[in-house]
Amino acid sequence: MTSSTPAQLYVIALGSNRRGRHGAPEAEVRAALAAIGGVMRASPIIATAPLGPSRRRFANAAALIKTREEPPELLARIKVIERSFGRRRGRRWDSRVIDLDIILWSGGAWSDPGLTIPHPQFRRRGFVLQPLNAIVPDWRDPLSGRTVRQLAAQLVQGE
Ligand code: A4P
Ligand code: MG
Repeated sequence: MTSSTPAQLYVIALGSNRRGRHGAPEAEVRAALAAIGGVMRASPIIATAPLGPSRRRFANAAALIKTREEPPELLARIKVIERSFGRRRGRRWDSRVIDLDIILWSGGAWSDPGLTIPHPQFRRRGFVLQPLNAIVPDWRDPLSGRTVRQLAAQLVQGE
């Protein structure tokens, strides 16, 4: 019974660098926030330079969401949302209408062949840490023991 499953908190990172049916990347991010639902806090949407081969700028944001879904259920649902937004399967790093990554979970760490939480790269990415810092600065990364605020400061200092 889902009613016996306790509420879980997740931090999701959103990124877009391609127009879709909702409009420009920023509009795609806003529409994705509405599609995910359960949003308790959302960061400002920021424009970021692309990491990797894509030349298009990204709109990035992060959201704190509350849901009864376990990690694999939430992952399956965000993949459905990505597909419904018209994200094309194909090359990794390709420009995309929407990319939704699970960064942190109130349950701590999760690892199975299709899902790793915390997201393995988030500590090195300003386009993830800056929005995270706006919504959950005191959340502690279960692996490094550092808070989001510390990780963000560390990245800016180039440590
Ligand atoms: N997967 C495993 N763990 C997770 C998790 N915590 N959250 C698996 C979400 N998915 C997770 O992801 C590939 C597979 O990873 C999923 O099927 C899932 O089973 P994907 O989203 O289908 O593929 P992808 O987006 O090409 O890979 P990934 O790793 O999400 O790409 P990146 O590394 O996130 O790079 N520059 C800027 N400025 N801003 C950006 O947002 N994004 C990327 C995408 C590159 N450069 C960017 C940005
Ligand atoms: Mg992704």
